[in-house]
Parts: sequence; structure tokens; C-alpha cells
Amino acid sequence: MSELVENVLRYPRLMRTLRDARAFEAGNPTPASTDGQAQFRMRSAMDLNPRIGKWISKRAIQQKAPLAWNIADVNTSRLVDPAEIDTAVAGVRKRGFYVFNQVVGASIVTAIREYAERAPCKARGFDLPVSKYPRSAPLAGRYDIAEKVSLGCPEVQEFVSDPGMALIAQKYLEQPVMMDEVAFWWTTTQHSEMANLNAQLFHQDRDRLSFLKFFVYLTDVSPDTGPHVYLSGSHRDIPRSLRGDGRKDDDAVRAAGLWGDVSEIAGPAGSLMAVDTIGLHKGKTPVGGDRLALEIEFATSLFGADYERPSLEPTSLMRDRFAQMPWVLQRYSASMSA
Ligand SMILES: O=C(O)CCC(=O)C(=O)O
Ligand SMILES: [Fe+2]
Repeated sequence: MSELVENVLRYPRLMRTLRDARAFEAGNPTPASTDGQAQFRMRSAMDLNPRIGKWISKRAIQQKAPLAWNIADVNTSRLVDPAEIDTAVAGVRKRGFYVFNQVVGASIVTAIREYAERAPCKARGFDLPVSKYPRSAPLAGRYDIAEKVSLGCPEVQEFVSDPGMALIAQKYLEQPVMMDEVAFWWTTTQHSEMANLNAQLFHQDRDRLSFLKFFVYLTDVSPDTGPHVYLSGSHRDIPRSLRGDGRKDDDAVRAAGLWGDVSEIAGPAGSLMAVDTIGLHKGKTPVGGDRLALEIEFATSLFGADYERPSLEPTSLMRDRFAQMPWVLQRYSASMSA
């Protein structure tokens, strides 16, 4: 009975989300956050199917400013080969993820990894002081480096302002995009029982309506060191048994008869992938060693989960890119004057 009531409620929640998102977009300046009930209704409406957020986005967000479409020159990218952009879009459309043929260069990877070895980070789920990652003897299963801290690394600024990734997101989502989130974290072999908290059980990301993530590995990733795992095609369709919000274990995916569609993405440090994480995905819990990953997300709106506007000291490359695509990098606008 309550299941039936929940099903019926998803439609009014969908219509209400359409209105909530329109109201958010009409706000000037952009609202600092979305109220909790509206976030709940959005997540609930997304039980209907994995395409619904994109559907709402296209109806609620009509970006008329031509400037919103501006992307910096993709030929300045050291991370994405411009010749691979359309292949990447087609790959994400087809399976929900795409692994780039071009691997990020060793000097960039080393610079970012060495930065992460020194940067203060937070042990997820533990009440420990923020401090340098204890790489030789980690206690927690996951250590997160805050966005503001990660932006202290020039190569991270280069990554988050990459025009190739921004253009792929724009082409895939068919709307103007902004870079709405940066995540930078270590996963370790410790506390595998905290898999849920550490995004190591299958789930959908439902923080925004319409979005695309990019991940780069900064350590070599084998099947034993925490590869990203994705259920191909689940960005388009998810069987009813797996459709609800929340985490699902491997057995639930097996029971749905879909294990054959599960891909584990291993690869050397520098491996770059684009992933539509509205589809079912997880990080596999590392058993043989740690993994360092950097992730950015592009979204069509900041409607949804709480977002940050971290301050940074922009590199000259970041300043150039902000000048060319202020819409995409709008969360950083406060640090760009002067
Ligand atoms: O660690 C991973 O590979 C998955 C992380 C994840 O779920 C996410 O970034 O949305
Ligand atoms: Fe996720």
C-alpha cells in the first residue's frame, strides 16, 4: 500500500520540481541553496526513470544568454585531444561512460599526486583532525581533500577549467553547463564495512537534474585497487527492482540479470573517463592498495544539493579561461576580479 502511495506521489513531485527549478533559475542572483524539501522531491521524482532529470532540466532551464554557451579554445587543452570530443560524447550516449584514449601526461599526474600527498584531508566518517593523508598507515576508508584546498594546486585549476571536458558536457547534455563540483580523494583498503558512506555500493547520483562527471586516476588502478564500476546502459534505463534512491549491493544487480553489463574500469595513472553517474555506479573497495582520484562535474543548473563557491588564487591560465567562459566557471567569479 505505502509503495503504491509513493508511486502516485512521484508525479506531483515531478511537476513541483519543474516549478521549483524554474523559480530557482529565475532568481537573480542565483539562490545560495535549494530548500531541503525541494531536494527531496527532486530525488523522489528521479525514481520514475534515469532520464527524468534531463527532461526536467530542458523544460525548466532556458538559458538565453549567448555567453552561457561560450567555451574556451579546446586547442589549449593538455588533457583532452580535441579530435576525441565527438567520440567521447557518442560513447557516453551509448553506454553511459567513455574512457579516453589519450591518457593525462605523467608530469601533470605526478604534480597532482604529490600535492595530494601533502594536502590536509578529512577522514570520512571519523572524528579526526584534518591533516596530511597518512599514506603508509591509513585509518579510514576514504580521505577527502576540500575543493578550496585542491584548488591550491595549479594543475587542479588546469583540470577544472579544461575546455575539452566542458565542451563534451555541453554537447552531451545539449544545454549550457557550469562546473558545479570538484571532488578529490583517496580510497584505502581500510574499513570496507563503510562501503555505503564511501560510495562503494551501487548508487545513482541525484544531486542535480542534468550533469556529467569526469574522473582521472592519479595512481595506477588495477582490479584490486578500487576501479570505478559502471552498469552499462543504466543512464537510460534501470529495471524497477534497482530504480529507487539509495545504495544497492552486487547481489541486487546480479538478481536483476545485469551482471554481464557491469564494467570495471582499471587503468594506469592518468586514465581519464567521462561518466553519466545518473546511471548505477560505485567505486570498488580497494583490497590491494590505495587509489587517488580527482573528479569534476558539469551541470545545467546549481538547483539541487548544496554547492560551494570556494575562493582561490587563480593561475594565469585560470584567469584566461574564466575570461573566455565565465558562465562555466561562475562559482569562482568572486576570486576573478582584480
Ligand atoms: O569512487 C568511485 O569510483 C565512485 C565515486 C562516486 O560514486 C562518485 O564520484 O559519484
Ligand atoms: Fe556517485
